[in-house]
Amino acid sequence: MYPNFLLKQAKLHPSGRALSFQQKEWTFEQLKEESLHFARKLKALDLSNKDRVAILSSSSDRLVIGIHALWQLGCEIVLLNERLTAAELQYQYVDSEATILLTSTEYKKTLSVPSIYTWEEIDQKEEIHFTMEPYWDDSRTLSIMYTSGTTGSPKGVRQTVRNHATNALSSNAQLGIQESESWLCSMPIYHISGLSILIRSVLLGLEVRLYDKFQLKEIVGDITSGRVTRMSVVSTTLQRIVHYMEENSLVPSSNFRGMLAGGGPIPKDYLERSTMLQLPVVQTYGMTETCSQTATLESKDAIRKIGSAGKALLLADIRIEGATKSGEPGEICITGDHVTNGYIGKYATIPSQQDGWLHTGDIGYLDEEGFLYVLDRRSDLIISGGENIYPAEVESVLLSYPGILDAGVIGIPHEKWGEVPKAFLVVAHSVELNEIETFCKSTLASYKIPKEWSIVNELPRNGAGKLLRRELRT
Ligand code: S0N
Ligand code: AMP
Ligand code: MG
Ligand code: MG
Ligand code: MG
Repeated sequence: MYPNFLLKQAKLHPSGRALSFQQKEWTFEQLKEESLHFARKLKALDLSNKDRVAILSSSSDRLVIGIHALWQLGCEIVLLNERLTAAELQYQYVDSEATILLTSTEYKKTLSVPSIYTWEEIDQKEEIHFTMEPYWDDSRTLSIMYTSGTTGSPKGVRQTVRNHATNALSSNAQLGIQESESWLCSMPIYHISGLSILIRSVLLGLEVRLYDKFQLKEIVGDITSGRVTRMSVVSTTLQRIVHYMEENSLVPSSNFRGMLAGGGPIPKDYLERSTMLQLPVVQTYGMTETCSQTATLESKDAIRKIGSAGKALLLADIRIEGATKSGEPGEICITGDHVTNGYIGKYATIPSQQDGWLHTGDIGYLDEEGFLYVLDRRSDLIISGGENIYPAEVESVLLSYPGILDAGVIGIPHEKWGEVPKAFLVVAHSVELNEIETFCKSTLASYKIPKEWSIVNELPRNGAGKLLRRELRT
């Protein structure tokens, strides 16, 4: 068992700053009180322990309080990605078997799911008393996030109390976070990059300085004034910050302790430019299935081991499948109590680990000192501005379009997003590309829609008919 995260922190640091959003601030005591208040209103929906509640929301104080309220009620939250189309959201909502969907007025208009409520509608409910659980079971699922794999259809990943706690403690052991710190969160909370900041806050006592959008000027202001001490970034947002600081000859405050950069490879150029700016950046390798970080590079090794994602954290370990010596590449496998125990819905019976190890599908190697280098990503995964695109999913949508006989999708380098998808098509007759784009828009989130197209006579396939995407890259 673990102590109820929020209640514990409200006891440890009642007057410590827990959250700030726009002009408002909350201490841990206030966050606890507001969360309990909202939980009593949610109780009017007859929610019970272990009910799943889906949430589709941009980052706001309402969202943070809503999440804590649902955890106080014993519910499992299913976090939905705002960038998805109605069709993609519908799939995840149905697969998750959620009892209700909580959202904002704007989204309520566009979604047709049965039990959908806005934050404001919950505010109107009468409060119903409930008894708080002072302890949480280790294996209790707190959150569920969807991620895809080779199969193409998204899998709901369970993230338990133990997974989250282990990750936050491991992170702390490596980063040495102090309770007086403030972590800027402009990452979406529907990704583990964002949610893990809320978890670190209630476990380590630090403040979350929350943004609903990536507001470059304000964010850089927080870094240069010393208003925040930490921030999480993907390569696209790091690049925007570095560029802005260079253009305006800005330097970070000496209070600023570090950027946690992950979600995909970070170009060495950005790391070198950050060093020039005296902006401390630590690279990390993390994923939804591991509640964020598994390996992180310490600042002191940032230049010596440039390009590495660092060593496995205290409570985590990494091995390379099939490697007989250091430097040999193979599949990255992870063990530790931060690794998910499994999935929900359609994939509920598929094991997430083999003999205690998560097989990531990512390819990498460990050097002689145990530093991880990620060389290639699972299932030809394309990462655009920190959002994942599975080629198989885009290809299957393209193949359902009349006149497209074959389709192959790969990632191509892109200045703004790091990578964007490009499609190669074999067509029966001439097709209108803008009509294909319109067709894609109805089913695929806009970041998944190919940004370049090429009509070819045939696609490279092996004897068994498997598409050789790597050959499309040349
Ligand atoms: C990069 C972001 C901020 C861009 O969003 P921005 O600039 O606010 O755009 P919008 O105004 O919303 O939209 C404008 C147009 O741009 C398109 N668009 C938006 N984002 C993308 C994108 N990523 N790719 C391509 N196009 C994009 C919009 O569609 C719109 O165009 P139209 O009008 O045509 O529709 C934003 O994308 C962002 O926040 N990205 C980061 C997401 C993220 O958090 N990814 C990480 C996921 N991975 C993990 O969570 C695991 C790793 C991890 O835990 C971690 C990762 C990093 C750091 C730390 C950790 C950790 O371990 O703790
Ligand atoms: P997600 O599904 O959003 O959890 O994405 C996790 C995936 O992002 C990993 O399986 C990797 O393929 C990729 N990734 C995360 N961190 C890094 C990194 N430091 N370098 C390269 N790829 C990474
Ligand atoms: Mg994912
Ligand atoms: Mg504090
Ligand atoms: Mg935005």
